[in-house]
Amino acid sequence: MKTAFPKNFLWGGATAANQCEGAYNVDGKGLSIQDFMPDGVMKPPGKTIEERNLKLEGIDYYHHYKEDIALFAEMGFKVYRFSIAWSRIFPNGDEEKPNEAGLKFYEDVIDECRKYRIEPLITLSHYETPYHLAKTYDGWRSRKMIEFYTHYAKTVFTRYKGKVKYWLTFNEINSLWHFPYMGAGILTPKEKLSKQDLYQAAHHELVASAMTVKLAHEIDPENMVGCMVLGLVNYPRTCHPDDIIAVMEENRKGFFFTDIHMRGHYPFYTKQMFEKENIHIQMEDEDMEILKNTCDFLSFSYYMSKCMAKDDSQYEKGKGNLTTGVKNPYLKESEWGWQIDPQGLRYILNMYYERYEKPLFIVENGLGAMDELVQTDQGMCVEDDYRIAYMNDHLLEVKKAIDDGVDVMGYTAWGCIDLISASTAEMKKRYGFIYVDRNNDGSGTLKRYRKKSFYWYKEVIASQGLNL
Ligand code: BGP
Repeated sequence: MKTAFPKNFLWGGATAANQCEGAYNVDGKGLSIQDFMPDGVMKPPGKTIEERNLKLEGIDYYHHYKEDIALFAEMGFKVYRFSIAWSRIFPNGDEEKPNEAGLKFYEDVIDECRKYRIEPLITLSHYETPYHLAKTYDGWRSRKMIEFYTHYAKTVFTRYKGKVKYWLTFNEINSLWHFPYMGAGILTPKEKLSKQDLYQAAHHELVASAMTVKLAHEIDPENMVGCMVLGLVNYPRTCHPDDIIAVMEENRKGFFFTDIHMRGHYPFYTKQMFEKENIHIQMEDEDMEILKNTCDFLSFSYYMSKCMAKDDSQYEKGKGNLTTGVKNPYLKESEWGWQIDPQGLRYILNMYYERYEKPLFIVENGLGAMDELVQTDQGMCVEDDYRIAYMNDHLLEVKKAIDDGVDVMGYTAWGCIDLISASTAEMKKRYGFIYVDRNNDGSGTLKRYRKKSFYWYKEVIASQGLNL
């Protein structure tokens, strides 16, 4: 018999400041590295702000947030994940005093959520390092970043105390391996960065994250802080033991972050790896103690799975937003080549839970597609049955994982309102339940329209998943 999702399951959606807010230079906001990335996160930032950077205006959420949150409430959201643009609070990143207008803006957003009993889930850093910190300190290569980041975290924890309970420290922290400028605000060209540099930057982020967990608990014991990783399922391309070992090694690149976040110490396999690669991380005496402040929950994004093979030259490569692997012949893919694998979601939920036995939160999942707004009997609408099918299949697997015994806190659909794509910086790759009239060339009225999936998701939430 079909059973419902748990009563306290947090249904909702997710956005990131740099992909929707716009108003990049309004009310004292400083510049962030995103303001220099007109081509998306796959390309390193340029030196000037370019007008064709769609993110500078986004979907103008900065001025539409009330209307947008009202639409989220209409769908029945219990939680709304968004990020704070660090450079709205500290325009340069290294100031002592925060920018009141920035603090006020997010306070208004939080109050608006609370008006509808929507729990805010806030990402402190979603690929939005203040540009000044990237330029002056080369981002997280510098230990100084720990001080700036924790000062920022303390400022917002104190200001929003009692109003916000759920926090995430770094979006997809494991993306640092692939795009150091985006993940860690490092402006040194990737070719010039060594593994040593990357592990050092990762160490700084991990220490900052653990200090943030401690601060959050000290400021308000009700606070719950999660880490956030790009959740990737790696299958062996064949049953050849070499391919199994390739999976083991690839998995460890991701586990490195979750192990430290959730277990509070460097995992055993780093010792041998550091020796082999001649990596010597500079640490302060207290770092090991600080890392013991483990996260309250683990959150992750999930879009696709991939295959690993020791000799991958003989197979076709898949495309990914942050990583690429070998194509899985059993799976279909999105228009952007992301391989769709709902069962992988059940698998990864079980995998993380088996490893850490701490609550899990799926904070991103969804289908990027080219939607078309058409006239229907009910007015202008997008008939996005493909998105409904994608999410329906994934949510069914979430339910199976819950039935397996996994503790899943909630699910926030990525880009619950159309926004600028991170990887392509385009508007045409849409994820939303809500269509925004904005086009790749920057034209459009910015008017919002409910898609077919809007009504579907509303029903999913109302029925606690019984209609899936
Ligand atoms: C994740 C990012 C998001 C989001 C999503 C979809 O990696 O955390 O910011 O954009 O991917 O990616 P894209 O927008 O490139 O389709």
